[in-house]
Amino acid sequence: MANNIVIGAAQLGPIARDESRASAVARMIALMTEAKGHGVELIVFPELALTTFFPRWFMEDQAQIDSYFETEIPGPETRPLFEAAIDLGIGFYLGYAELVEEDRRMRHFNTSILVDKGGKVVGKYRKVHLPGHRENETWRPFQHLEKRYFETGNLGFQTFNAFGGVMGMCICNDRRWPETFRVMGLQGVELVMLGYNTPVHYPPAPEHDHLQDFHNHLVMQAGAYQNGTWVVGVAKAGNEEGCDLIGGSCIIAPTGEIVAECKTLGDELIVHECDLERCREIQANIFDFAQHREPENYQLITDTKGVRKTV
Ligand code: CDV
Repeated sequence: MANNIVIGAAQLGPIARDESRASAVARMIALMTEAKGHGVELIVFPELALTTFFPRWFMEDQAQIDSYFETEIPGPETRPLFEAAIDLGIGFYLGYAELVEEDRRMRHFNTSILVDKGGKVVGKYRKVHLPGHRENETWRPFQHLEKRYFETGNLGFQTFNAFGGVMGMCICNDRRWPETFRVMGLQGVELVMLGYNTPVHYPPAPEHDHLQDFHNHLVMQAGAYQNGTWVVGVAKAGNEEGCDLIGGSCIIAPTGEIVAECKTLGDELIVHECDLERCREIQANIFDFAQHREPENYQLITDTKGVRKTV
């Protein structure tokens, strides 16, 4: 029996350094309103969707760094997004920088939340795989200081019963790691949502710049197929403060096929009606984990962080 949910992937074009959260939220509400016209029930926004991608700049002033973070969600500037979602009856995935007091200290995470149609936060994820570096590397045309500004997420890869299915989240660089999808796959995930900010230029290996779009789809399609799950990947795209970000936001079926894809590098909505029951095509067949996995042969995966040569 079908279990359909209409999903929207809401790509955002660049957000300028001096663009207000109110402006970013207004752009998201416009996409949400458009989505309502297509019967969308759940809309996915990018990573760090409320501000420009600030890790591209080296900053030492903690107050300046913290100005890119949210201390409450919803807060005064993000409440209109929640109100619009409630009015329209649409749930959403939102990426943002989270500043929270936890364990009696202030902690910084690259976070996403899943919000239901009633405006209630029903799931939270904190980015585990933080790319980039900690110090100012002046040889780079732009920095990627996620390791400086964020802590490694401490919530693991949980799944959430919501929207009539098993929902999972990750963020940007996480999509490149098969472990991300497999940990959620082992919880029977049916839909993985993720936002990303991916520069076209990768300073440590510029010879791969022409492969950025290919790698983006390669890893998400593999994650979908190898775990029999729908995947929705959503970019912040275009030329943001002189840095080109890839687009290619898409919705991927459990077979690994892309069923909808953005064609621009700006604010753009794509929609697909996803039947969560289609996960069974893969999960009960070629990747029936209970029948075919051989975990005793995978021990190295959790035993080591780096390569451990055996010969
Ligand atoms: N925001 C990201 O995590 N970006 C990385 C880049 C730096 C490689 C990504 O994996 O797309």
